[in-house]
Amino acid sequence: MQEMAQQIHLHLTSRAQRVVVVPHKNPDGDTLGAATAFLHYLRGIGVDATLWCKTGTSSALSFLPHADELRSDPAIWTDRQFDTVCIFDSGDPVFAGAQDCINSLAKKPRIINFDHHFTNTQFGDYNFVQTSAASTTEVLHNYFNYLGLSPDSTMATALLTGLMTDTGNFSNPATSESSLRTGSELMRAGGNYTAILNYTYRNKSTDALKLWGIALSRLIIKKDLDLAYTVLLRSDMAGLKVTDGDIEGVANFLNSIGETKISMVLKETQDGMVKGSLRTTTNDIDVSEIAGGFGGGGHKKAAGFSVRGRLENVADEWRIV
Ligand SMILES: [Mn+2]
Repeated sequence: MQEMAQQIHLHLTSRAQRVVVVPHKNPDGDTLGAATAFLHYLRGIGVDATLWCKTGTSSALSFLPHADELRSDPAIWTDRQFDTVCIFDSGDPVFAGAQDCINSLAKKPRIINFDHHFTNTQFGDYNFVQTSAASTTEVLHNYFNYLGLSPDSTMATALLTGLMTDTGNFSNPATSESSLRTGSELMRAGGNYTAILNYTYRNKSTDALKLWGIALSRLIIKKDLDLAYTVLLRSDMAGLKVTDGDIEGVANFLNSIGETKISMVLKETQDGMVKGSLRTTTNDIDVSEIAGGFGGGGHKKAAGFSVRGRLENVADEWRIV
């Protein structure tokens, strides 16, 4: 990978004129942490770079460096005619939300792909993909290491953010000897662990916790499936100011149940769908396979799907009808 790192660095320093840095749509801490750290690096080496995402980001991540520069207008692609597109934490450009914009460019750009998903399609002209890494920011940390670059405290905080959010603050099975070592190196470089924890984790609203309360009160254990699940109805959300991130929070929290290996939250959405969020902490279960059975996908430990329908309580058990 050292050679790939050098090729990417060479392309950026000698050939790239206008670079766009793309976190995937509905960015999480990992994709936005990676993208903002990379933007910081590009600015440092004097490269003209723009931060673009198909959607906005949650206010919980607005502390990340350069997050205020995030643009969502697709017209910027035709205006600026980027020659290099850097995509972070996305298995393919469609997931990133960038495919249409790439197609809108007059000249085919060079694509740089940084990721840690095992489903990555190696879609880039340069692919820096390490599926053993806990986060894309860990991948990026390795990239900088290969180049002999040490992150400053701004970059270290951005990189540490992705590592902490993708490992559940170093608690889920993605946590490894190498992710802890990377975390330690990033803290030594000035990464602000406490600030990240305050912004991304100790940030629950009263309404979010009320919603958790509803979800927890409906928990059902299915011993035969090794599954704990719960449901959230559209009516539960009425009068509560909650985000999709708050729901993901419930799914992650259910992962701490000791009685079962798989947890699931089923949530009715405003547009008549039921969204499922699946989690496991065990290595021998792949929840992306279960999600795939419903037309969804994701990671081995965290996956999701959407099906049309609504939730109904049938004989003390919630089903999708
Ligand atoms: Mn990630």
